[in-house]
Amino acid sequence: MGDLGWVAYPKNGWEEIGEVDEDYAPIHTYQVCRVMEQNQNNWLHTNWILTEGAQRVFIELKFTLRDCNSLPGGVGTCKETFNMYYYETNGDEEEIEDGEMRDGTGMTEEEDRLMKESRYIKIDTIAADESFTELDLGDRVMKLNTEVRDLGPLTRKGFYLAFQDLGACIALVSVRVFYKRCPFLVKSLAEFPDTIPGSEASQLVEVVGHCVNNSLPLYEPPRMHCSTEGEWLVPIGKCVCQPGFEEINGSCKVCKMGFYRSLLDSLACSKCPPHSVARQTGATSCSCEDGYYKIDSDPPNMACTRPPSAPRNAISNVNETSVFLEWSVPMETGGRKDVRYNILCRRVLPDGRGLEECGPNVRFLPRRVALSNTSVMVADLQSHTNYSFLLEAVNGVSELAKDHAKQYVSLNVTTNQAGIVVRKGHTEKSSIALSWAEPDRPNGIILEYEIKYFEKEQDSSYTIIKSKETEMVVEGLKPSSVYIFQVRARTSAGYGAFSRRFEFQTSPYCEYITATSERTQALIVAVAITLALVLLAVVAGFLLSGRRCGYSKAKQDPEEEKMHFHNGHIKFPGVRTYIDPLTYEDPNQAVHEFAQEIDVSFISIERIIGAGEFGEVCSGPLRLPGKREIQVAIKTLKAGYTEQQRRDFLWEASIMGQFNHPNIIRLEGVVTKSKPVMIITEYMENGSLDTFLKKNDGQFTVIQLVGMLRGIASGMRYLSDMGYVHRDLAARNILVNSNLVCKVSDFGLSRVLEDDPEAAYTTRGGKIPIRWTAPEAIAYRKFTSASDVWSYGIVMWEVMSYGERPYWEMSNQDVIKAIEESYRLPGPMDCPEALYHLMMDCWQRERSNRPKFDEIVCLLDKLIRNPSSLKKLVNSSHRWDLWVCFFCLFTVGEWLDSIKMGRYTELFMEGGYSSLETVAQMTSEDLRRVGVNLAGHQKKIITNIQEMRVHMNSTNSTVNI
Ligand code: ACK
Repeated sequence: MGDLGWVAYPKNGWEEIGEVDEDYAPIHTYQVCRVMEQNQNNWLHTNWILTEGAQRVFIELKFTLRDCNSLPGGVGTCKETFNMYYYETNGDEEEIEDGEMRDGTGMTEEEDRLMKESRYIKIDTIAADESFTELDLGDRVMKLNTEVRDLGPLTRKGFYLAFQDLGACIALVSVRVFYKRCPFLVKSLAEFPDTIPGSEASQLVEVVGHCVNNSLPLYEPPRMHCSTEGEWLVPIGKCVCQPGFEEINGSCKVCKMGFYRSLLDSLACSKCPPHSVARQTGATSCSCEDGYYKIDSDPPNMACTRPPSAPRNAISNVNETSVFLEWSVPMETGGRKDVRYNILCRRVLPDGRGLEECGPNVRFLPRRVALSNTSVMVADLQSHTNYSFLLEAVNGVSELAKDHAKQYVSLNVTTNQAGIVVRKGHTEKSSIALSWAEPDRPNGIILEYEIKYFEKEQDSSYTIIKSKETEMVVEGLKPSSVYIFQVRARTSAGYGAFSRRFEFQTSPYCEYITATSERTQALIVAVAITLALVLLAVVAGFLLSGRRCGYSKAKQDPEEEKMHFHNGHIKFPGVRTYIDPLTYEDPNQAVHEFAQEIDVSFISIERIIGAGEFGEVCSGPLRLPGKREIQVAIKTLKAGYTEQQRRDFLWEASIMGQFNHPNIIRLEGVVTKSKPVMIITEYMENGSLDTFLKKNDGQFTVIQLVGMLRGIASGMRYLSDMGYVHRDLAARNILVNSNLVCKVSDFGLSRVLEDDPEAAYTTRGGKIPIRWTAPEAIAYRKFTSASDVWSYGIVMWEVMSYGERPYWEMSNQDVIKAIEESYRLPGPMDCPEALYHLMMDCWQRERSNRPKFDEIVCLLDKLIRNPSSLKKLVNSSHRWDLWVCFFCLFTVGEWLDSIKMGRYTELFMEGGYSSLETVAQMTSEDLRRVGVNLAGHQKKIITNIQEMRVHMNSTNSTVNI
């Protein structure tokens, strides 16, 4: 029928209206309007549509549809929808089959149609957003609807569409069938062909680019990913001009004479550096002038250099049998920064008979050769002996400059009487055993020794004890303290000089168990606790503290605890201290110190899982050679970043790479040698905790929830032991894997807070996630492990309320005020009382009263071992009185429901009591007037109203009711 060749069945169903537009081009419209007749089943089949290889196609329909209500009578049979179908084939079957099959099989035309229609698959039922009426017709208003559906994955060469009408009044004005493709693109000297996307909604098709002339792939072939939306995403790798060429206007041009380009990742040809030349075009390196040298590790843009001159201003300082040598850097460093010094030590033989090498007994601190500092300590020389020292300066090219005479400076010194060297023996909490050797060549027989000692930095008071032996045990010392010891000898001629100072430390009070061997150590703890109890009985008043559950409210300052830790009072012997990447001058060095560089060819990006601040977050397999394949998350840094953004991005890896704990997200490595820069971490199947809990509201047992909280607390205990303060602990920053293991993630310093959508600016500047942050951290930036504990309390609340937003829709300002006025979040629904108590302790105003993370872990373990302790739930009336008056978020109906008086809601509304504020003013008389007649109910409501008033009065100043 008509030019389109579409087929309608039955013949009196869909009809084609052929018209022409103002340019006489044909316009086809199909319409059907058999609304008054029963049992309509009108089909309209398109002709065969080629897919051209597309696996997902889009169908855009434009149509008008008559409003059934506007039809006079017969509305009962009228429909306002129609159906769209498709049928995939590899050839145009209509042409082959039409008529022939039927003839052969004896099928009627109707049976043939039915058979064909049964092969069609339904795409959707199409309804109109707007239907038209008689009035619209009169007004000549065209209510055109546009609907788009997509279809895929398609696997055959083509398909048919069909439109089924079951009794509607439709005019099909336009059917547009299209697919999306990623267009031909030249990016970073690589060409990417026109590409058809994959069939799945979030699928990416990886395409390898082709490098333009005189260019090469940098590290790996360039790749891009074609999305189903027809957009090129996640560029990986690129092409660069080969050495000796440079990129000018998108092509590669040869380097001129005197210029060179050696590295693929430098952009342009560069002038040869000082003392070097390039005598041809297309040079990939420059050669050194005579007398100048280069070593393999020198970067190509570095000048050619020569050996240094001798060190200057050498001086010596003799102390007994040690000599401290010091000098200044040479006048001429040869143009290099790698100047090092070697010491040649020779002893002058008695009577000037010559010199001999000092031998292995002499110690050089830090070492004898390749010294980078301009000083050295030479110890264990012989007493009363002459020595000659030669100090030599060398640099990276000294070895190459064979004909360059060595440049020395020499120093002659004479040693004195040897002093006493004190050694430390067995050490306990309150004692240290000391020993020393008799001094050589004393001026007479030694009668006794005097030992002087004092606590380090307290030298205003010291103790002296005497000994006839060359050893003794010094007792009565403080645990975990550093002491200074000096020893001198007395002969009949009197006292000699005190030895130099020796620093020794006593043992700590108590050793904590390590996180990694907790179970085996539990036994030791049990024994330790028993011992502690025995000791307690014997030494009354002497308190031994160990690792135990429960926590006392009066505690030392958390800062102090940290200081102890840093000063070597190590609580967890196996745990290192976190190193702030800021302490590295070069942030790249920090990244490579803590993170492994991964070759991008070991990673495949399969899908995008989210959007991070710096670029997409993707996932895919990581196949490291010799290791089993694992699934990883890949955070990418989007193109066009600044150096600062790159540094900020990799900052997180420098931090994460320092941690190794089952409840801290594990860093697999970084990709920095190719673009995009990536951070690779273990993959956490269930994503972030807040979304995960919202999705699974009410699905877990209390033990499962406590298990998650225990994991988070254990991760935080590890971080605080490392001396790391997280500052942004919140459920959104916890990731969950398929085994429900929770891991702390999102590291960084201020950057973390800059990225967090929850972070708000405070009056002192800087962004802080107010709802999760302790008051002292908001007020004066006192971020400590104790403020992390506050945030942990909020995370507990988020977990127990399945991802509810803390303080709901209250403004940040109101949250700050409420906390200031001692209000705290109410216990979540069905929350065990023990957990709510723990939360409330985490929210103690005085930070030293908050529990420590190890105490939290310990308490949660105890609760998990005794599930009956979780049976008692937070009292609901206790929850509600805080809830209503503090947060004032509820309607009168919700409040009545909460006190089980919901049946009176309508009466309250009819009586004009529609806000909690008006309810708060009600008297018993008012209650009777609205229709609360039962005395028991009146009493219950009045009691609750009175409580409400108390809270309203105390919150009136802060909370808008
Ligand atoms: O809630 P989600 O699914 O979990 O969405 C965010 C998104 O990426 C942006 O950060 C998810 N995400 C981040 N790191 C990982 C990871 N290691 N494993 C799985 N998903 C991750 C996060």
